Amino acid sequence: MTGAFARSGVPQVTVKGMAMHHAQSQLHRFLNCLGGYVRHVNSYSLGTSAVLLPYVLGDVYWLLGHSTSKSVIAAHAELVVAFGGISPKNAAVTPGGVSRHNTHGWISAARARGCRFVSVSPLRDDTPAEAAAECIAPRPGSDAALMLALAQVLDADGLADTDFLNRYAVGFERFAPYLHGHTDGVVKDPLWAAQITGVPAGRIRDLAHEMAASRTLVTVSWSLQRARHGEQPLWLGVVLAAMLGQIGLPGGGFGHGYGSTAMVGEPHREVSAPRLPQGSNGVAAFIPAARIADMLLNPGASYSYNGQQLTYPDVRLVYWCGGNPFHHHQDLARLHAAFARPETVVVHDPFWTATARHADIVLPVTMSIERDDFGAGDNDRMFFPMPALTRPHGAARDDYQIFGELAERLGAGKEFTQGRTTSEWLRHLYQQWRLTIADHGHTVPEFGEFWAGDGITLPVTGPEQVLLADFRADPDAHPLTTPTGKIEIFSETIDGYRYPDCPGHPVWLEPEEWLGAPAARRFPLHLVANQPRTRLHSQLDVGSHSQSAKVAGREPVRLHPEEAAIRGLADGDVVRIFNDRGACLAGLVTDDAVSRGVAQLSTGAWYDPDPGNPGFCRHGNPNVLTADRPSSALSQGCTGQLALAEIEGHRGDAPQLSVTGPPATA
Ligand SMILES: Nc1nc2c(c(=O)[nH]1)N[C@H]1C(S)=C(S)[C@@H](COP(=O)(O)OP(=O)(O)OC[C@H]3O[C@@H](n4cnc5c(=O)[nH]c(N)nc54)[C@H](O)[C@@H]3O)O[C@H]1N2
Ligand SMILES: Nc1nc2c(c(=O)[nH]1)N[C@H]1C(S)=C(S)[C@@H](COP(=O)(O)OP(=O)(O)OC[C@H]3O[C@@H](n4cnc5c(=O)[nH]c(N)nc54)[C@H](O)[C@@H]3O)O[C@H]1N2
Ligand SMILES: [Mo]
Repeated sequence: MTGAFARSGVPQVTVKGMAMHHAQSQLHRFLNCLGGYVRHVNSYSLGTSAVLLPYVLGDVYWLLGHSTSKSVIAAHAELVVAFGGISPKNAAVTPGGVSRHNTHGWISAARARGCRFVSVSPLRDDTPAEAAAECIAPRPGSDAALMLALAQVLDADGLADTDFLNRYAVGFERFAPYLHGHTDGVVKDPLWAAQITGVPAGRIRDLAHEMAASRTLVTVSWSLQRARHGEQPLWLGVVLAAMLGQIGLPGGGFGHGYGSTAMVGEPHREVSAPRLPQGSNGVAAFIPAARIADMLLNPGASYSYNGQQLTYPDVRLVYWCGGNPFHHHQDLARLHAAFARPETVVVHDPFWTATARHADIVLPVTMSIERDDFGAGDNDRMFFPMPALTRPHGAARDDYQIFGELAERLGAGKEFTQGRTTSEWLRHLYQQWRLTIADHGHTVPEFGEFWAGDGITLPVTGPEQVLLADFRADPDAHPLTTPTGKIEIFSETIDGYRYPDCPGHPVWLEPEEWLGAPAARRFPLHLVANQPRTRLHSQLDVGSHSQSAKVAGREPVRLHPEEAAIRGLADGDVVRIFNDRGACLAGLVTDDAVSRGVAQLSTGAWYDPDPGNPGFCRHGNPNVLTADRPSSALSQGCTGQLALAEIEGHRGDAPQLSVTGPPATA
């Protein structure tokens, strides 16, 4: 099949946020008016969760939107065990914006009441200081082994809530024999897990007992599923919470991403904010988001996804609007080869990103401060006008204007614009929404008054939200949306797919790259490529805030002081980080908040390849090092979070960057 492929997402969590100028919605609406396009499903953010959780607990976005409120955790939890931490830098962000920053507030309130925090992470500063968290640092990628040992202790020591498991879950009897070594001869006890994770066996045993003795929230960050076999720690988080029997109780149970974005733990809105309709897509073909390079390189090839056998379409034209794949995709040298295949690549961006530099046609677009819109963050209670603060720079135009004129030339202008200007759309969308919200019994001001004001507070269903409280109260009246209506510790459906990298119940599967793998002899550092502190992904990396964190003009890489010392490296050095896929330069920062054996290089430095070698980035984009390998055949999710690498001092003069200035024009 031939078609156009469209990708976008700012950021890729949901399509809410800005109502009118959301780039993804604009592009989809445009292509739908022309008959459709090969679309992507899921996201880099939550590609593994989105596929796994419907089998185990429910739809991921429903679960995030109905997570137990932070205020309820603050008031009731006695122990919070956070796999991947509760990162304050990430929780300051939500697609569409955050009106009230409350991460520090709920954590301080919980702590003041005596709640303990355990942060399971290779980085000590993944949890705010006021949590006074105990830090447990398993080898990256080994959390599933730690969680299995916690489960094994709960079961062996008679601490599992069997009444809860019988009433609300299925499949524990298929999982328990694996814990106790009856299926493979390996008992998943703390001694076993200690060898894999590096966490002392005694601490694992005691933690299991503490979890059973307390009102305990088990929360798993999104980062853990952005890795090879990322299904396993996520599924085990649900299994641990089920074994503790606290799902549906205030302050206990399961959470996913309390430190990943601000939306998690905010009460659910009764009515969502208005947004531009995208229309409907006449093309059925799709790919999981992170399979872009595979698709471009292997048209016609067959692959597995979520129980289906699919074929990659033959895409000749790529249209990118609101994303930067030469920042976000793994193995950028491979992506570089993949982008040579389509006949035409069109990119809209306000900046000369690496992606724009890979395009045949670049259309400069406005930024949100240059146009009128209204907005609301996901699950955020404020809905507010966003009048333009300044006029468009140079020849930049709104995505809407560009698509409107292209649609006109392609004979679909009326369909795309419906004859409305931006301000007419804003008024129209608001007025329609005002009727919807009136149906729910709420009155909001007329458009004129709204536009002149500071925003309105949206009604929520219940501020003191407890995830799955109704299911707990009456599992027959409020079954889950899983195949059995219960929590699935063993999934018959997943088991039936016979995927070696995602069997019917959660297991420990060694990733190809981790500190216990043979490859670690050559590449003895586990690279953690997490989200950046000083920007959103790659956005505004040339701006002063992001630049203020650079070291010797490169992206900072953090390393434990002893790891630096054994390599003869010092703070401020330009270093070369490398593995078999590629290499990048970075500026060294030593910090004992980083575990031994770990190097942290956040995503988002604008990719600045050596002209002769796409696998060498002079600036510090970690995606020249990460593998373009899916989480599993089940979910085909992104695994960019983790990779093995080694670091050495850069010899000679550090090369000049070219990406910070505009390219030479033809
Ligand atoms: N190694 C590794 N890689 C990762 C991750 C990881 O953990 N590790 N995380 C992944 C995750 S979770 C995500 S969400 C992705 C993020 O990847 P992306 O979403 O691709 O990253 P952004 O830098 O936000 O790209 C947005 C682009 O849109 C442009 N833009 C801004 N406003 C507008 C507009 O109005 N119109 C148009 N047309 N363009 C606009 C910006 O200038 C920017 O270039 O990265 C993924 N990549
Ligand atoms: N400031 C800022 N905030 C953001 C973003 C941003 O770009 N900048 N992006 C937003 C987006 S789109 C998303 S999807 C979310 C992502 O939210 P997350 O995926 O939760 O964020 P990350 O920063 O990638 O990872 C969080 C932490 O997980 C830890 N971790 C990594 N691997 C392992 C492991 O194997 N085991 C354990 N126990 N811990 C591990 C790392 O130390 C890392 O700092 O963040 C959002 N928030
Ligand atoms: Mo994301």
